[in-house]
Amino acid sequence: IDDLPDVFNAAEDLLMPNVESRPEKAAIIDYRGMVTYRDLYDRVTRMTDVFARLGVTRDQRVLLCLTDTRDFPTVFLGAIRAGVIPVPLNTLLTPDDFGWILCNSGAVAVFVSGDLADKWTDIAANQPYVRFISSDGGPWADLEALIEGANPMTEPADTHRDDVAFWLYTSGSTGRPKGAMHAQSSMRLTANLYAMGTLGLRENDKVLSIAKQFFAYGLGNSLTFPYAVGATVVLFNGRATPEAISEVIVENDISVLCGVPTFFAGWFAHPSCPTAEQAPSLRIATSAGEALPAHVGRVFRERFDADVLDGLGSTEMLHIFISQRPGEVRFGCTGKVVDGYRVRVVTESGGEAAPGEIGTLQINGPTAAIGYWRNREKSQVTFQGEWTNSGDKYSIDGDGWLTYAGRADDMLKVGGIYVSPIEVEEVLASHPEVIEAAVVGTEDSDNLLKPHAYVVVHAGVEAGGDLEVRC
Ligand code: 3SK
Repeated sequence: IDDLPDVFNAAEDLLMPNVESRPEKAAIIDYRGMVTYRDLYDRVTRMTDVFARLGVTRDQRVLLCLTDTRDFPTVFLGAIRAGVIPVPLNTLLTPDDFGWILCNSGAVAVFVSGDLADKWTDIAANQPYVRFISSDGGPWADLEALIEGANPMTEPADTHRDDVAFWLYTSGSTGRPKGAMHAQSSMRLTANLYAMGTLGLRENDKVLSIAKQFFAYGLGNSLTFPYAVGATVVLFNGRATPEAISEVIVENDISVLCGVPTFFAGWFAHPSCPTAEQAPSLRIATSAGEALPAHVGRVFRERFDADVLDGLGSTEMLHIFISQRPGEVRFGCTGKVVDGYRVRVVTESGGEAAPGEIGTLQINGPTAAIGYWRNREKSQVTFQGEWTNSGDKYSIDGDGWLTYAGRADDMLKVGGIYVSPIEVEEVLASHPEVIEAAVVGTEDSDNLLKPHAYVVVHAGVEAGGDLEVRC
C-alpha cells in the first residue's frame, strides 16, 4: 500500500492506463455491443458532470440497483471519480430491504435498471428529495440522455488512498445488512495481490463471471480485475442458466470463467456444457462462495484440461485472500494464503490453533474494509485491530494448506449466498398453515450445502401434501 500515492482515485487508477495504452480495445461486451476503453472513460468522465448537475456532492452516497451492463461500471466508477460513494445493491432484495438501505445509507440518488423499476416505485413516491435515474428504461430521468448531455472534460476528485470509495452491504444471521466501507486503495490492491499475483490474469484474457457485479466476488471478477490488466469483460445480464452461459462462453471465446460450485455442478450435468474443443480458449476458472467439492474440480480438469482455482474471500476483505494456485491445486481444501495477506486460526481460548486443529479464521491484509457504516458494535466484533474475523471455521496444516470446516455463526452459504436459517424459518412460520419451522443445512448429491426445512403444520393440514410454501 505504501507504493500507492497519497492522492489516489481508484477510477482514474483503473481506467487511465488503458486510455493511454489501448484506447480502441474492447473493455466490455454486453447485450448492447462493445465498449472500448476510450468510450468507457468518456462515459465515466461525463458521469462526474452528471453528478454535479444532479447536485450530488463528495462523500454523498448513491445506490446502484443495476443489472450487469455497461451502466454498472459507468455509474460505479463515475461516482468514485467524482468522490461520490456508490453503493451497489443485491438486485434480488425486496422493496422492504431497499427502503431500509435507502434510509440507513442516507443516499441522495438511486440508479435503477428498467427491469427492476417496479420494486422501487412505491419507495420513490415517498422520497421526494431522493433523485431516481433509470437505466435501460423505467419511469425516471434516463441515464443515457444524462450522459449524452454531460461534459466529458471533468477533473477527478483529489481523493486520498485511505478515503472511503464505495460500500458493499452484507447480511448476517440476524438483523439488517451492514454497509462495509471500502477504501480507494482496495480495488488496486485486490487486483495486484489476487488477480495478477495469484490467478495470473493477462491483458489478452476475456473474462466471464457468474456472480454479478453487485457481489464483492463479481465486482472484482467483472470490473476491477479486467480493467486493472487491460483485459475484456463479457457482461451477461440474464439468469446464469447452463445453456445461457455455455452460449456466452463459446460465442465470446471466454478464457477465464469465474464461477461458484453450484453453477459448475449443474453445468457439467447439462447437455449444453461445451467440450474443450468447443471452448478452446478456456484456460482457467475460479470458484468461490462455497467450498468446491473435489469431484467438481476434477471434472473441470478432465473436461477442459485446465484448473479451477478454489478460493475464499469476503465482502469485508473485498476479494479472495486464500486460494489455490495455477499448477499447484490440492482438491478438497481451499488453498494457501494469497501473498500480501496473513491468516491465523484462533481457538475458543483465544490462542492460535495447532496444525490440523479447527478454529475461527482471521485475516490480516491491506484490503480490509474500514468498518461498517453506523454499526460500531458489529464493527468491533469483525474488525479487531489489524485482524478481520471471517466467521468461518478452518484448520491449517504444517504446509499452510487451509481446509474449510463450516461457519462459526448460524449462517448457511448456499450457492455463494449467505442464507440465514432464522430468516427462512420466520418466512415459513408466517404462513397460516405453519405452526413452526426449523431450517438446517444438508448436503446434496454433489456435496453442496442446501437448506432443508422441517415444518410443523396445523391439525387438518396434510403434512406430506402440496403445502404452498415458497421461500
Ligand atoms: O464468497 C467468497 O469466497 C468471496 C470471494 C470473493 C469476494 C467476496 C466473497 C464473499
